[in-house]
Amino acid sequence: MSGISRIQCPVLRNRIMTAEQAAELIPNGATVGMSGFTGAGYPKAVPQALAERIGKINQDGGRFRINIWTGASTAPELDGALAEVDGIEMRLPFQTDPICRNRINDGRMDYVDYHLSEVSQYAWSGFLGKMNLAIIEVAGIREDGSLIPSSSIGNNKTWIEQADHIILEVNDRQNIRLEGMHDVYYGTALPPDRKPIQLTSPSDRIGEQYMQCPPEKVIAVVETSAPDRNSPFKAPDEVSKKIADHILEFLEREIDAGRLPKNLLPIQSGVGNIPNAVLEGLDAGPHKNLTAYTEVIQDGMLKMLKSGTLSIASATAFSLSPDGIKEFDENIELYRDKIILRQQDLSNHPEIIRRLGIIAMNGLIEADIYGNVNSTHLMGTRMMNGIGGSGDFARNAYLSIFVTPSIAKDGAISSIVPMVSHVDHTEHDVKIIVTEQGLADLRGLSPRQRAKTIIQNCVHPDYRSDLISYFERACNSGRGMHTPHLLGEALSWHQRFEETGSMKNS
Ligand code: 0RQ
Repeated sequence: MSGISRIQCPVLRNRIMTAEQAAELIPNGATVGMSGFTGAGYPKAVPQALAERIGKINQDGGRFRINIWTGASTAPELDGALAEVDGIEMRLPFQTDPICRNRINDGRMDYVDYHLSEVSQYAWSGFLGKMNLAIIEVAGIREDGSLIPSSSIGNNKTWIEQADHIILEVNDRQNIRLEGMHDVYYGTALPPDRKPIQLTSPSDRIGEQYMQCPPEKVIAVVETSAPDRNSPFKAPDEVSKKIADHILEFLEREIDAGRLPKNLLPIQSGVGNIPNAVLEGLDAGPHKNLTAYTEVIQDGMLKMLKSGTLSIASATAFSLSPDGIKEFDENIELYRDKIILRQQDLSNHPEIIRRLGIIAMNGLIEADIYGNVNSTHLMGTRMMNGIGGSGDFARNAYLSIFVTPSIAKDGAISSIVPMVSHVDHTEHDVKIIVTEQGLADLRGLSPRQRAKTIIQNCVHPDYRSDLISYFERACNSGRGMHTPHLLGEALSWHQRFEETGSMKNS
C-alpha cells in the first residue's frame, strides 16, 4: 500500500490537502496534541508548514504561539522548527531538542515535565485544560476510518479522544507491515470507575490493533513521505562497557542467590550508550527467553530478538538508528510477532510495572551520597530533557538501577555529590547505582551505610577523598546523624563549578 491507497476511507479521502492548507487551520493560542515519542511517529509536514506561517507572523511583529503536548521527544522538524520561530508557549511532557532546551532555559518557553504514564489521565481529568486540535501521524487509514498506528503510539489514543479537531498525516515511509503490531487498550477510566488492567505478561494483547477515530473530527488529511529522526548508533565506549559488566555480574549474583529467575524479569532500558552496552552484554551472555517491558525498542533489542535472547518486547515506540531501521524494514516478518506497541499510559503503567517486577535501568545527571538522583537539571536550574518515563519505572520496578559515568565534562564534574542540586528520584526509589568504578547495592542500607557504599564503589578517585572528608565532617558535626549533612557546604561543589569551571577542590 502506498500513497492514496493508504487512505481507504472515502470520507477522509475527501479531506486530503497540503500541509500548508492544514497549517492554516490551526488558530493562534491553540493547544495542540501531537503524536511522537523518542523521535518516532511524529507529524513531519504540518508542524514545519505551521512554523513557516508562524515565522512570518512573528517576524512582522505579531505574536503567534501554541501549546504543544506530545508523547515524548519529537524531532527538529517539530520541536526545533516551532521553537526556532518562538512559536511554542507551553510544552509538555518531555523534550530533548536543543533549541527548545535553550528557550526553556532562557525563560521564553514554559515547560512542564510529567511522568509519562500520567499525562493521559491529566488530560482526561481536565487538569491541563482543553485540547483544541491533534496532529497525528499514522501508517494508514482503513475503510471504516480506523487508523493504523505509526512507529509510536504514545498519547495518540488520548489526543484523538480529547481534541475537538484532528489532522492526520499519512506517512508512506512507515512500513505498512507495522499493521497488527499495536495493541491499543480502550479499558482505561478515571477513578472511581477504574478497573484492574488484565496484563500479566509482556506478551499479553488486551486491546485492539487499530485506533478508533471519529471521521467527523478529522478536518484535514495530509500525505507525507519522510523517515523518522534516526540518530546514528554509537558503539559502546570503555566506560559504558565497564558499567554494563558491573550490571551483568550483579544480575548473575542475584540469579545465584535465587532472587531472580534464570531468564531474569522483564527489562526496561533507557536509550543511549550505556543501556545499549548492557543489552549487548546480555545478548552475549547465557540467558535466553528474556522479555522486555519498556518504553522504546532500540537497536540492541532488535539484535536480542533476532538472536533469541529476547522472546518479546513491549514498548510504546521505536528509537532506531538508520541501520536499525534498515534491519527492521528488511526483516519485519521476523519481528512482527515479537514486538507489541502500546499507548504510553500502559507501557509505563505503575500497576503493570509493579506486577511484572521490572528490572529498570535509567541514566542520571547526578546522584548524592545518600542515593537521591537528579535526572533533569544541570546545576540545579537548567533543564536538560525531563523526567520522562524514568520515574514511572524507578518507583515501581522490582530492581531500580541508575547508571552514569562517575565524572562529566572531562572530569571537571563529579556525578556523585554531597547533595543533589535537584531531586527527581528520592533515596526511597533508587536501589542500585552503577558507575564505571563499581556498583552500589543500596537495598536494605541505612542512609549512612548507603553513603559509605556509594563513596567506596561509585566515586571517581579524583573526588573520593573530598567526599570521604565531607561525610566524616558531617558525621562529626553533632547535628542529625540519620542523614548527616553540612547544609552550608552541601551545594558548594556546584557553586565551585559555576565559579571556576571545576568541582575539584584546588
Ligand atoms: O552535556 O552534551 O553539553 O556535554 O549532561 O549527559 O553524558 O550525554 O548523558 O545521554 O546518558 O543522558 C540523565 C540526561 C543522561 C538522560 C540523562 C551533562 C553532560 C552532557 C548529558 P553536554 P550525557 P546521557 C528512559 C526514561 C531522563 C529521562 C529518562 C535523561 C549532558 O538519561 O534524559 O530517563 N534521563 N527516561 O556533559 C552537569 C553533571 C552532569 C552534567 C552530565 N553531573 N552535572 N552536567 N552532564 N552529568 C527513556 C526511555 O526508555 C526512552
